[in-house]
Amino acid sequence: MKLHCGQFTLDLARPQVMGILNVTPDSFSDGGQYTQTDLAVAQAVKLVEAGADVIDIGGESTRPNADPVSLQEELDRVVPVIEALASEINIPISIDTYKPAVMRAAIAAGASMVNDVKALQEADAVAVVAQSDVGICLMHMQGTPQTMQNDPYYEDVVQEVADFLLARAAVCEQAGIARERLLLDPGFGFGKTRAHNIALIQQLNTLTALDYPVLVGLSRKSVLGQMTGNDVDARLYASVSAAVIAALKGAKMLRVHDVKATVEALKVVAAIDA
Ligand code: 9MG
Repeated sequence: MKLHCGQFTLDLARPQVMGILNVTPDSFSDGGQYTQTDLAVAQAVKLVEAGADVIDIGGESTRPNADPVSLQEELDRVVPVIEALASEINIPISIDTYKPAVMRAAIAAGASMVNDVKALQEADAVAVVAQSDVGICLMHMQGTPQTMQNDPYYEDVVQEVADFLLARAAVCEQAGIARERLLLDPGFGFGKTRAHNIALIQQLNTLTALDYPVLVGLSRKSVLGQMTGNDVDARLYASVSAAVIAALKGAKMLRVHDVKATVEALKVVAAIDA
């Protein structure tokens, strides 16, 4: 299986590691550390040296109850970093946004992938991606970051997430976005209780059997805090364990903060699970 992202083609025979670079003052885990362009670029280069296959840059936090950011503020945060980084590294840069205008500017600045927690449901988002050649990660979320943890409810979380993702993939393909450009993501923690998250991990095979590559983002998330009792800055071992379980269940991309530790753990998986 391959993923086409602009000038890059990723071979998904080995699970790929997407390193997270938040250029926000308020992200739940690393917010505020990388707000200056040069610091952000230096951190991205470190993630590449640690073995990242993709760098995901976000300028608006999507943690529960995060304050929305204006379009101009988001553009000002991400575009200079993408422009500077595009000539520094030779792996895909992903833009984490749901705003079509940010997608367009990020692609023009050198992004090869869009990571959209709203699965291209904003007006014009499908068209912006269809007019380009970038990869696109379609993520499931119930509600919005402001409301999503207010009593999320599903009859059958795995089936409803699968149905939603397949419907969004169909919309993309009808708009001319080739299947080889698509990744699906159940959206751990986005409008899900602990039980919903655990059901999705346990039954991840249902999603990985859908004939699209699946991206999993569990790194440092609160469900891992609930399982271990640890605060967000002490969830390394839990995050690596979750990445290994996801890889063994067929995930093709892991979105993580701790790139080096995850890459090493995945090498062990590859050596033993060959
Ligand atoms: C931006 N963001 C935060 N968590 C995420 C997750 O689990 N998946 C994707 N695709 N993006 C995420």
